[in-house]
Formats: sequence, structure tokens, C-alpha cells
Amino acid sequence: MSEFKLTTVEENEAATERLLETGAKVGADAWQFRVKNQTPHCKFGEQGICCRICSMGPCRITPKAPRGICGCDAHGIAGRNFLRFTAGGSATHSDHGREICHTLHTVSPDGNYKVKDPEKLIRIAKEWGVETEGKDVYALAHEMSELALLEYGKPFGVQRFLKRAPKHTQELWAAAGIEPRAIDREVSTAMHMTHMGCSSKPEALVKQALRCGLSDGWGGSMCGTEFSDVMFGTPKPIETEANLGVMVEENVNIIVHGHDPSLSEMICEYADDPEMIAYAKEMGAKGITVSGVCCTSNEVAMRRGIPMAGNFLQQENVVLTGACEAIVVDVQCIFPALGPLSKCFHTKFITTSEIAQMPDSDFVKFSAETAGENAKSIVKLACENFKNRKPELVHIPNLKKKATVGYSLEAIKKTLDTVTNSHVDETGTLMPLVDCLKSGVLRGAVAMVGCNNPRVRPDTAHIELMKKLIANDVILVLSGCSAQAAAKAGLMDKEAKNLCGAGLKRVCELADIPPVLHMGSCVDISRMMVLSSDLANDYGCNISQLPLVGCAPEWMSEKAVSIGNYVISTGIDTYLGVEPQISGSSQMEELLYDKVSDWVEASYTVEKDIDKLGDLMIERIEEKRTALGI
Ligand code: BF8
Ligand code: SF4
Repeated sequence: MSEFKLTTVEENEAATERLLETGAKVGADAWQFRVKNQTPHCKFGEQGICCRICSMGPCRITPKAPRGICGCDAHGIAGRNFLRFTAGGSATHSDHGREICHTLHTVSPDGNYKVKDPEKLIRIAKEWGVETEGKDVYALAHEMSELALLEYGKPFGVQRFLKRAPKHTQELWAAAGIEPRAIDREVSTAMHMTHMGCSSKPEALVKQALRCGLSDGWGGSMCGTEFSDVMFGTPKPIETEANLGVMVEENVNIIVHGHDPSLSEMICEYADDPEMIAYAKEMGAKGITVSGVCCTSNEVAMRRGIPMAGNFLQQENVVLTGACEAIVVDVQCIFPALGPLSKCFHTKFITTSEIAQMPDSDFVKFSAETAGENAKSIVKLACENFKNRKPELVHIPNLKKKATVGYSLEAIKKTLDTVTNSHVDETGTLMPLVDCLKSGVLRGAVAMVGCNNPRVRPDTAHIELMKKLIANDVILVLSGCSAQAAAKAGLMDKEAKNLCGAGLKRVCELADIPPVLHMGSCVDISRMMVLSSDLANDYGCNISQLPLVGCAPEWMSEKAVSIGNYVISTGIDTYLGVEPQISGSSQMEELLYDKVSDWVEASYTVEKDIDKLGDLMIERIEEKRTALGI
């Protein structure tokens, strides 16, 4: 037991250095070099005070030029930029959700996609007031798919899933005028409001940013999560491994990267097909290994136990191993750099979505209707590419850790019910967690999410914060690249309980869980919203009163801002290690870091000193405990 040791960031960095040496031999570029070329960054952009939404500009705000040509000031410009940033993220998550809803429309008992969790489908149908009695499950799936797709464009009303939130939260949203209407409408309204000559009032822009975020978290992302579970199965705890060492030198290595599980599920299916394995052997390999990068990896890890090769800033590393036959991507967070990089090796860079088309890639158009054929042809292509490997370039770092993943809300409830057996009903409750919080066995919970960003030494903020929090009896729920950072380090190994305070350690032992729980991909932060709602209801308090905070210590994407906005809108204070691009406007800072809590009872805190960021979260958790009288 005492043998348990985390993989350090230094060990990961040494592995990367070694891979970059291979890269140097073949003239490969890498993000580490491009960061240097891009530093220092444009100050106007960093502060959010460059406006280029009309061709009278671009206008940049300086002490000498306090207004753009149209007269917009720094607050209006930073506010508009922030709202557009949010709209980009919300559109992206929600469109992913829409794809899932479309895929749901193709399900059939003998088709590419099936209903793997009919109970969940029926549960959501009942929630939406749809008659389920005596209905064929596939007919119901098609009906639900159409209803879900209407959530994107319905002319009247607000998102159906809002009803999952506690009454108090719903009332706050109504009072602030931020209940999201049709998902697409909130993105369109954001674009409209930020057109030249529309809104330049920070309050109005921030409110729409919250509403647009909510249309993601409680709309598009929630559809993505829920209907992915219906088709691919609701995650349950499952063992897997993480870090580059999951790639297998003698096998055909296929990396799946991106976000939409429709593609990766099919690739995994065919990579397991005896016919394909025989084909790989014919090509000189011993078998086929599929592993993942970014959120696609989270999706297939938590449903199939597919190993996780790495997170966002490790995507180039998988190619640099020289042992990657194909990196197959769908949408989002894919470096265009993978095209030229793959050309330095034998790797096939396979793009599959019209949404994410890139130079120097092989495009295999993937669609739900032809998914089986598409996946088979991609797996075949990868197998055939095995013989093109250059053995002298092959080096897979010998780093990997065990991880238990797959803690959907359903799985958490089931697992926690084992801690005490006094509150079990058929769906489970969060009462054991409430009891642990009340008694102080657990001090609180942190939802840690988000990306890597070269502005932060990759993974350090995630890992250091996690270590600090678990040592202080704070349990973590994780998603996205934060989850992968944890898994690579070993924090999702159940043995990591030895790094916890006495209370959390006891919970880990009793429930047989790791101290940091993998809740999935970034769209699955919607799971965390339902978790916090149920927890508040079970506790008998408001979400904002719970000893619970959100944290994105290394965030980088527009999606992360959309997420942040719906997390604070749900009443959860959110702590950031990277500053949003609004520092050029004192009014925007005041709104996001303070005043917004008048509407939603939560706000953002930014602190680049990671140790301090951890202290601030613990302080906030303790403040909330005191206010609750526990
Ligand atoms: O949606 S955490 S780098 S992979 S944006 Fe991207 Fe960030 Fe990773 Fe998933 Ni989320
Ligand atoms: Fe400049 Fe105003 Fe045009 Fe923006 S909208 S580019 S501030 S003139």
C-alpha cells in the first residue's frame, strides 16, 4: 500500500522532452515552440478591449483613445467580446448535443445505434410528460429525439430541463430574466446583441452571457449527456488506465480524439471485431489498441474502459511516439497542427466531420446512417498503415496509471448508498453524502473541470489543487481534461485514498471509490448541475448554500466560459486559474467577480497563484459550512 506513488509532472515533462527529441529528428513543430513565437501576447486582446465587429475598426482602447469610432467604451467592448466568447462555447456544446439527438433518431434494434439504457429513456420521457405506457422503446426514442431537437428552436417557452433545478434556483432565473429559451435562440440573441450598434451596457451583456451559458448547461449539453447515455449506456464504475504508456508498441494504435461519442463508439466496436483483429495480424501487428485524447477519450473510457492516452496538451505527443497508425478526430479541441505533424511520421490524420475539416488530413465523412462502414474503413486504414512505421522513430513513454472512472450521477448515488444503507430507494439518493457533509467527515466538494493552457505549467494546477483538496477532506468530481490530468497522475487509482485526510479516506474505503470521481466529458458537467440540484434538495437548502465550489484552473476554450457562466448561474462559486479577457473593463470585472451574485448567488474568483486559489476555495467551503451551522 505504502508503495503507491503519483506520477509527477516532472516525469511527464521528461517524457515529453524525450518525444520532442524524436520530433526534432523529423523536423516536427510543437506547441511548446509556437508558444514562444506568440509571446508576449497582444495586450489589447488579453484585456478584451480590441473591437473588430465592424470595418470602421478594428478599434483599440487606450488612455488616449478611450472610445472606438462608434463611441463604444472599454466596458461595452469587453462585454461584447465576453458574450461572443460565451456564444461560441454554447453553440459548440449545444451543436454536439444536437448531433446526439439526430443520432438518437437513427436508432433501431438492428441498426448501427441502439437503445442501451431504455430505463433512462423512459425516465426522461416521463419527466417531459411523454406517454410511455405500451410504447415500443424505439418509437419512444424517435419521439424523444424530435422533442429534444425542438428544444433548439422552439418558438415559445423555456428549456424543459430547467425543472430539474430546485424551485429557488428556477425563481432566481426567472427574476433575473435569464431562463434560457430555445437553445439556438440564445446564441442568435448573443450575436444580435453584439452586432455593431446594439448592446454596449455591461449588465445586459453579462445577463445574456449567463442565459446563453444556461442554454448550454441546462439545454444542449444536458441533451448531449442524457441521450448519449440512452444510446451508449449510462456510465458505471469501470477500470481503465491513463497516460501515453497505454499505447502498445506491437499493436496497431488508433487514437480517438474530439468529443462526439457517435464516432468513437463505432471505432471501438470495430477495433474489437475478430475480422479486424485478424486483419491487423495479417499486417504484422499483434492486435489493435484504441486509446483516446480529450473528451472523446472520457466518453469511451467511462463506458468501455478504453484507456486514456492523454489530455489536451498531450495530443501532439501521441503522434510523436511514432507508434500512432491513425489519429481519428471528430470535433473540437483538435490542433490543426496534427496535419503537418502527422506528415513527419507515418500517422494518418483522419478527420470525419464537416464541422472540423483541416488541411493535411484524410477526410472520411462520418454519418450516423453509414457509421458502421465508416468505422470499418477507418480501422482498416489504420491496420494497413502499420507496415509504414519507421521503427527507429518509435518510442512510447513507459508511463501509465490505473484509474476507476464512470461516476455518472446514477453511479454516484448507487455507490454512496453503500456507505450507509438507511436511505436507499430504487433510484438511490444523495443522503449519505449529505450525512458526511453534515458530520464534517467530508468538509465539502469541488467540481474541477476544464482544459490545459500553456499559460499554466500543464496539469500542475489540476494536480496540486486536487492533492491539497483531498488532504483537506474535500471530495472532487471531475470532467474533461482535468479528469485526465488526475487519471494520468494516479489520483483515480483507489490507492490515492492514502493521500486524503482521515474523513475522505474513510469514505473512500467504505464506498470503495477513488477520492476524485470521473464524471465524464465537458458536456457531462450537466451531470454536475443535476448532482448539485439533487444534493440541495436532499440537504434542504439552496445550491448556493452548499459547501460546494467549481474550479477551472487551466481553462482555455470558449466552451469553458460558457460552462463557467452556467455553473455560476446555478449558484456555484467558480474559481479560475486563468483570467478571462475582460481586465480592460473595471465594470466587467466588478460584475463577474461580485455583482453577478445579486442575480444568481454566485460569482467568479480569479487567482493565478494556484496555492492561494486552493486556500480561497477551502475558505469559501468553510464559510458556507459556518453559514449552514455545520
Ligand atoms: O470539452 S476540457 S481542452 S477537451 S474544452 Fe477541450 Fe478543454 Fe479538454 Fe473537452 Ni473541455
Ligand atoms: Fe470600432 Fe465601434 Fe466598429 Fe467596434 S463597433 S470596431 S468599437 S467602430
